[in-house]
Amino acid sequence: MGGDADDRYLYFLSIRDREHRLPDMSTPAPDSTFTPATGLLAGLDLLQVSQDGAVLHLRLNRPAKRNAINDGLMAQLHTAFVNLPADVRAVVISGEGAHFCAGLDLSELVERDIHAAILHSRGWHAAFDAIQFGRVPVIAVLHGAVVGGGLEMAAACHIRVAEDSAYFGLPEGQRGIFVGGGGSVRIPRLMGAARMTDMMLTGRVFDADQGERYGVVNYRVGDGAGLAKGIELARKIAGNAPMTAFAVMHALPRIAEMSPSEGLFAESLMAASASNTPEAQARLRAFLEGRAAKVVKSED
Ligand code: 1HE
Repeated sequence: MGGDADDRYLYFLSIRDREHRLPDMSTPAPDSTFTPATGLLAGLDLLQVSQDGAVLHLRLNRPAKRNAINDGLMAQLHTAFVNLPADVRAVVISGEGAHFCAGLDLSELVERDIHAAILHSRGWHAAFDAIQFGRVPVIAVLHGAVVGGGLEMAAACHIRVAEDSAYFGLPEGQRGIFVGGGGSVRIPRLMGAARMTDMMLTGRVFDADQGERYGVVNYRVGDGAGLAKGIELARKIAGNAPMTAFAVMHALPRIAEMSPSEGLFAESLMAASASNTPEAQARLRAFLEGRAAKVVKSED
């Protein structure tokens, strides 16, 4: 080939390449109304952060390593969750590429002595506590591998949406290690200690339907539909009174661990605090005056 033939061949390749890579413009991306974050959050290179109104979208952005969590990504997650913009009322977290998260970056693990390993695990606890006990509810949108530390991160979120492709594993057993990102505390509370024991001892992997049956997954959607669902849920959540979000995130899990007597007492204090906010008063009045939505059956 030479001359014109070369040009035609290159032109054909460039068209084919462009067609291959162009997104389908007939259906806009679910986050097409989101704009990139500014300031501190914009500087986090292992996360893609964008915002639309009161909803922030954090996308894990290490696809070449299947979003494996190295020290840098862990630090950036922590930074993001303790620096949420004041107008954010719900966060959606998802993963770039074919998988949500491959867990701990194993290449960094081999270098640590015992003391460094304890501090490393405590660092994960601090970051995932910033998710679970932060200021706003967090929805995890799960696809592909949700394994090891990826499952630990998902368990720290408040709601989990899983696409068909999602699967859940704890390969720590096979790697000769143990969970260190809060998994032994949070995962049994979702699926039960017996199922987690099975996963860790035998390497058993659950698919998305099993994840739903076993209490890990709140919403099941088809491939590619997770982000839209997560954003839809986040918009609903963002419309709640902030004090309700606080009570659900901070009081509910603690009360669930208390003795019934202490729990009931704590509940009364939380209930009285929530109902005495101006926002609650306004919402109650709106219902009584026929201006608020009634309770209707969910479609999910
Ligand atoms: C990684 C990691 C990782 C991928 N650390 N580099 N987690 C695991 O034991 C899961 C290990 N990963 C896998 O089983 C697979 O990678 C996946 C099923 C997640 C994805 O498979 P696939 O075929 O799409 O990707 P891949 O070819 O295996 O990986 C692509 C690259 O990502 C490759 O690097 P490359 O330089 O050769 O291209 C992999 O080495 C790299 N990669 N996963 C480091 N995890 C606080 S305690 C928490 C304890 C845990 O999380 S233990 C569970 C660890």
